Amino acid sequence: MSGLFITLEGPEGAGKSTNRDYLAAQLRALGMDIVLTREPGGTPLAERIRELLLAPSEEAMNADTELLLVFAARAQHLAEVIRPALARGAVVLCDRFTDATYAYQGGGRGLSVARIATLEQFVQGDLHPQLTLVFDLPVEVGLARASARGRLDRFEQEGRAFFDAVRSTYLARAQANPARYRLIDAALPLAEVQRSLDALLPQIQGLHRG
Ligand code: Z5A
Repeated sequence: MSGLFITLEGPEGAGKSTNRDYLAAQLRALGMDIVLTREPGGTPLAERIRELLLAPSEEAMNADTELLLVFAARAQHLAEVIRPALARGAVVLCDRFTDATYAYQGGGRGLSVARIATLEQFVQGDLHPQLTLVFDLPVEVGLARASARGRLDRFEQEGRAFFDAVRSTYLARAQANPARYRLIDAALPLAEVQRSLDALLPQIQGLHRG
């Protein structure tokens, strides 16, 4: 595959969507073919699975059901959007991917890493992001940003221990593989966060040229 697969990760309210759009604009200005997408979702069917995952419901969702829905949506997204875009040489900027599964279903829900890795291999084969930007910030800052938006989704209704586990899983994964991850201080004012993204542009161009 000749394209470049970049993912943006981090806890609630970290600014992934805001900065994904900013990064896309900067890369387009450099003449790059950019595909902006998100998980769960990214295709009509996968967006319907997203609705199931995010909607608060009276019937508690079993953690394995949640895990399988996440990977079902991912299989559709890979087949319909990500693999074709990479095959034509585009840069895919994806708001969350499998690191979120390790963080939320692994860290947050306590599902085994081995089970997640099995599904990852089944659904993705050897396809992994080449670059992952982890937007890190204290849990309370992210939750305050998210709750300022109004009604909380099913994940945002979780307690403090869940979000602490999500954050520490992201940090541990970034620390274990510094070649792929870039940690970004998302608690800084937006202009400063975006300056740190500007500093990554030459590296992204280099990765895309291969
Ligand atoms: N999930 C999962 O469990 N397993 C998986 O495998 C996957 C996902 C893929 C939906 O994700 C849920 O799916 C997610 C995990 C689960 N859990 N939840 N909830 P999502 O990415 O759509 O949902 P989210 O994390 O809640 O996104 P978000 O809250 O929209 O956050 P964001 O995209 O990181 O932030 P934002 O929308 O760009 O910014 C939030 C607000 O903060 C907004 O008003 C901005 O203007 C403001 N902002 C942004 N940056 C700054 C700075 N630097 N300073 C001040 N204010 C800022």
